[in-house]
Amino acid sequence: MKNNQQALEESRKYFPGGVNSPVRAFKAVGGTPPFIASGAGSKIQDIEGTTYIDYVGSWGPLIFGHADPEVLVSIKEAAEKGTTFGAPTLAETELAKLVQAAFPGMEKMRFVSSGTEATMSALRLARGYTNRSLIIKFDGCYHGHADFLLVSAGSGVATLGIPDCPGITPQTASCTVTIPFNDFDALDSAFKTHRGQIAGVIVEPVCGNMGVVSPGKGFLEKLREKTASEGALLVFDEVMTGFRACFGGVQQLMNIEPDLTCLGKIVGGGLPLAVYGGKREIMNRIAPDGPVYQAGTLSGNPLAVAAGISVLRRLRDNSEFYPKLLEKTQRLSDGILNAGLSNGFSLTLNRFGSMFTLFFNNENVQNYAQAKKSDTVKFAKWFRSMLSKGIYLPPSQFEASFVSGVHTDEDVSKTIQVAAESFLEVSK
Ligand code: HOZ
Repeated sequence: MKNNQQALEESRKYFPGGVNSPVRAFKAVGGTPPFIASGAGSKIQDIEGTTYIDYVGSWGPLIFGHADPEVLVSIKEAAEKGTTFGAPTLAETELAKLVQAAFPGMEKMRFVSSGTEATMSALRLARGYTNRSLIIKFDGCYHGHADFLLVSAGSGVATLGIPDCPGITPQTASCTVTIPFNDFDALDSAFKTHRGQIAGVIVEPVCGNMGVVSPGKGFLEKLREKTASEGALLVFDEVMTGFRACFGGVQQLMNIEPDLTCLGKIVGGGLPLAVYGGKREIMNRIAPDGPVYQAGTLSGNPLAVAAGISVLRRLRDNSEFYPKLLEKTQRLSDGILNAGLSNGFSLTLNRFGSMFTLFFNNENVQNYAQAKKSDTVKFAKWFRSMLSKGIYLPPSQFEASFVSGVHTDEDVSKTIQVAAESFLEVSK
């Protein structure tokens, strides 16, 4: 039997950093990442037999926890009928109806396999529709790893402190205009400088990829008004926020309708599925109805569609689900915050629905520059202490923790208690 360290040494021979997505390597926090053997409900178990309460939830999709029995049945039933056809199925339309019930602005949509594909395709469409080249994105927002979106990006790019990613040509990078989140003046001035050239503005309406950061009062309204008046499209990346606070997204809670929306994670029930969509007139420009090309062999994969239907149906039909989830998230995150404050730490807690980030920073965190002032060394020490006591958090200051419907009151109490012990340990 291998232990985690031996597993990492072997996997390093095959994968850069021993992993298949950079943040998994624990570079920013140190230590050896546990190799996961199995998960059930709110817990995961590594190959050494250690059990953790999991607040990563595969980076967001697992709102009903690991190996959810209903998802498993749906996947099995679908798999028995065939795992992929590369042809239309009735189930795709069923999932589309559920997505549209939650996001009515997605009058037409296209399923893809990852959030990266969704944002990349939505922005190609924005360019094709407006016949303009430039995209505005916000510092610290992360919209997947398409070349033109890896500029001033959050998530793993922020975690690893990579300022400019080699391999992205200057011409490509110059098609992206980056400005600080929550900065009204920077938005005005970007539109002024590039008048008539901005195809679209992409934004995580509540950011998750610099840690959780909410829009200031009026900021999303300003984005809506400015894009409309300048003939640019507004694209909401709700890959993280979709279905995390309600059966819908930030757009529903704040009553702002973007032109295009990107979803991923929960919408595929833990399998690889994402979607972009929006106004009919715009989506009609996608091939084969229009000339903007986008395709995928595994798009609308029957297993992922089945898992998505299983999850979205339950989220739609259980009116008690979100109030309970949000109350639990508040209890947990407030408990962790208070444990830290009472041990003398400078902390700021940002929360949206069932996502939260505890910044080791006593400033109000409203943008990436403020998020970056966090004490990442202390965060890493606290993270390692939590892990050693059985609490699995995202291994980065610039990510969100996710609470699921299956985290128990006992999980919450234990996590708060362990958080207090870990703060004490770090403060020594
Ligand atoms: N995009 C995910 C949430 N920030 C992180 C997943 C990953 O990079 O592996």
